[in-house]
Amino acid sequence: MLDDKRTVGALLALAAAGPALAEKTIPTAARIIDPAAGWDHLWRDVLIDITVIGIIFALITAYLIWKYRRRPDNQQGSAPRLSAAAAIGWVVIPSFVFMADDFYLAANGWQLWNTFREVPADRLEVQLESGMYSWDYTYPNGVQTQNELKVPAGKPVLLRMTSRDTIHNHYIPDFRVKEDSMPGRITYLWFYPQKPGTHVVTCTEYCGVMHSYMAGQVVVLPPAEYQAWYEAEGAKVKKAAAPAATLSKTPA
Ligand SMILES: [Cu+2]
Repeated sequence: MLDDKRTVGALLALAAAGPALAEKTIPTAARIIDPAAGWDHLWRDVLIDITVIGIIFALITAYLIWKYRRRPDNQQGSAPRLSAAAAIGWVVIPSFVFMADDFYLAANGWQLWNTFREVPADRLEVQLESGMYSWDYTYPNGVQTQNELKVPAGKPVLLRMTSRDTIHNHYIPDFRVKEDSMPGRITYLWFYPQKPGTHVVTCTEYCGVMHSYMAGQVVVLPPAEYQAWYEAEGAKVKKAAAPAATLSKTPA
């Protein structure tokens, strides 16, 4: 029992330290690299490499099948045995080619992962609370939206996410980002919208019977249009909060 409590305590401490440890910041002056472009580049690399290696291996296999084919119908196998050096070579060289490419791609993947984890300091930061079955966004000025995330073109966007019920996963395919949101923990993702347009958001963690309806969109607006919307909505929030503020100042 005591051990259980200790484990839970350690896990909570780890969860609290986790996001802080993982997150690094890209300084404002640095050029921002779009991780989505890096993702596409790496995916293309993977496809090219496995295609080229696959074709080479298939050609060698086809040649050997042809070379050592049975000629007369009743021929018994009599091919010369490979020398030890040749046998080792046939194992080591293809393995080396394959593994060298694997490690090269893995190293690039690791680097790309860091790009996805390092958040630009100059960004729009939006809080996201997910729940069965909606995405609820809160902007720095208190504006709230549901299932629609409006953002300005040309500015990185950071989502800080949590969940009020179960595990969901906020996936924006066009920006190549997906990340779990879960109760009792804050996770994050960032993306770099560069031109105006609309992009699908969908939940990619099975969260209940209506999971497949848990969709939304990211609407990227020209910066001036975004600013006008943001300020107009912010004014509404202020107005709605104003009477309460006046009341609380009235002496009893
Ligand atoms: Cu969900």
